[in-house]
Amino acid sequence: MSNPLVGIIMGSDSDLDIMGSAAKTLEEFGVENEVRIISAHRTPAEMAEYAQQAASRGLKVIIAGAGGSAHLPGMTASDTDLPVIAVPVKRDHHGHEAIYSSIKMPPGIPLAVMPENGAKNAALLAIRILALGNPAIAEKYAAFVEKQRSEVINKDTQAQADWESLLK
Ligand code: RP5
Repeated sequence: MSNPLVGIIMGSDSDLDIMGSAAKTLEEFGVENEVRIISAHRTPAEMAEYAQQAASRGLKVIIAGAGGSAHLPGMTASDTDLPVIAVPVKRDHHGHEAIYSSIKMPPGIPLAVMPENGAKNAALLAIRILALGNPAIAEKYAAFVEKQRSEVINKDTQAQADWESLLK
């Protein structure tokens, strides 16, 4: 996209199955984004360049996903003043090293950490941040919240009706 507001970066294309839902959620809200494969370990210079240039390129938020040692989110947060949201990528053969790595940032370098594989929530948090200065995005987010609320209320109404019919 030409004017991305959110940069989604990940350590490997093998993270795409998890991180793709961040892009999908942003698309649903019409938020322009870009997806890049950037590794803290395999392409450290590119990681630094991306983080250092992100704000001047017009990005407002960075979502960074990585598994294992997962240095990408924290190191990116160290090299930009933009809000950075970490998505710890968790596979069956992993322990919880990625989330522990992200939540142990030193004082002075803030990093928002999502649940393991929480790429959708990362996108929603990015949308909330953007909504602070963008009424159109705020309106879409409010509609999303209302739709989610109605769906739960409808399920509750249905569950009560089903339960009552079971008792008869
Ligand atoms: C991490 O190591 C990457 O983010 C990915 O989660 C994992 C494995 O990468 P590949 O070997 O599949 O490219 O740094």
